[in-house]
Amino acid sequence: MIRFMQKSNPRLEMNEFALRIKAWGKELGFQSVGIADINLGAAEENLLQWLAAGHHGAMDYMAKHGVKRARPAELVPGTLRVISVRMNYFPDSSGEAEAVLLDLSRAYISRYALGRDYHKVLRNRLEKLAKRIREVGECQCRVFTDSAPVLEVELAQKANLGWRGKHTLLLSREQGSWFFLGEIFIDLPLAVDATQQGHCGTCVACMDVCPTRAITAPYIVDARRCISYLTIEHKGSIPIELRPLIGNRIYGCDDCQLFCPWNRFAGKSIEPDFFVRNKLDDVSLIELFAWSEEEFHMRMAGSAIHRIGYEQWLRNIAVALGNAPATPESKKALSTRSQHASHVVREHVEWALQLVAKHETD
Ligand code: B12
Ligand code: SF4
Ligand code: SF4
Repeated sequence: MIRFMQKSNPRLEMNEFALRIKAWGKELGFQSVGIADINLGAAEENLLQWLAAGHHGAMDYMAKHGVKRARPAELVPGTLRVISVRMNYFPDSSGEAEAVLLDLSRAYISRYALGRDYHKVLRNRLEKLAKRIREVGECQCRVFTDSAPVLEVELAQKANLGWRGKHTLLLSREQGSWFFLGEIFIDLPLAVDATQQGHCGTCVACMDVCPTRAITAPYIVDARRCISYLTIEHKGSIPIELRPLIGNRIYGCDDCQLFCPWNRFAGKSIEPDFFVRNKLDDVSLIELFAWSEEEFHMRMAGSAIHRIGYEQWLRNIAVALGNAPATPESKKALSTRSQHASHVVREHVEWALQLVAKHETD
């Protein structure tokens, strides 16, 4: 077995090793693998501005690590390169997303959360790749996916996995944007990839379709307005003025990706872990609202949705039921929770019942 140790012809060895790593990554099910150096240039300043503007809302973890997020070698001393990978998640089996969004009696759940939690899937696969790398190269490496203070999109863009769209996510010409990102920090000077130019041009579709106008300028998302933040990250009461704009989105939001022209070419996922569970791509709000706490824990075990907890789950569905067409069934469903132990649930149910009553008299 060849061992890569930066010896006789370091540059050649690091080129060859980089190619090997990319081939292994593809064998392990990643659609792309790229390599970047750790100089994140203007990203640090942009991150600081974003934080200073308060766009992170209550996501304290975004501010906690300061500039470490933009300095990989401060997070893992000795890091010279970051290997970025992407894995498609849009389940091949899922139904029509747009049709669900238009039918307000049904629940819309982000395509990334229809199956099992991606963190484990990606981490396991990255660990396998890191193991192969360690077996062949004399090096230290550590894997991350959405789990540490890392500017993942910025690194992936540098590694030529795609470009950053105006919605701030990474997208590629061949695969669109329905993919997760993950990284391996490594202390070898592997050959790096060239950064890709953007292909958004004059398009602003993502900004125009965003229901809450959370993309306040190209490449800037004010998380406090983003439905993904409001339904997943935000605890407590959802600002009243934003509730009607949430529609039937009860966990995350995909609109800025659904209407991006490049997603016409998007790759679908063939990972069984990302296949739809519990009919979450085609289910009524009333059915989900009727789940008991035990049912929620049982059905959502292993899903990213489990992490928001039952209270937040009911809160989100109550908002969606308030936005749905008023029917005797929706009124009845909401009334079953009007005495719920959680004041957050009660408050959102009350708001929804007021809307139902208003629609009835209209
Ligand atoms: C915090 C976070 C969120 C927050 C904030 C989102 C955001 N845009 O910042 C919330 C909860 C809203 C969120 C939502 C979603 N997220 Co998220 N999120 C993250 C996380 C943990 C950090 C992102 C971050 O660093 N934000 C901080 C700001 C400063 O970064 P930024 O917006 O990217 O800003 C950069 C540029 O825009 C630029 N910039 C900033 N200001 C300016 C100004 C000018 C003039 C210019 C030119 C540039 C510029 O510089 C900044 C620094 O690089 C990453 C994982 C990770 N560790 O990176 C996942 C991640 C970005 N999320 C992801 C996903 C899938 C989503 C959702 C699609 C989930 C869903 N369906 O609901 C939505 C999409 C919403 C959206 N349009 O961004 C994926 C994206 C994969 C991809 N294809 O890119 C990631 C990478 C997780 C992963 N491992 O796969 N997310
Ligand atoms: S995820 Fe939804 S709310 Fe957030 S920026 Fe995209 S379209 Fe807007
Ligand atoms: S919708 Fe248009 S502007 Fe937004 S990311 Fe896609 S191509 Fe870029």
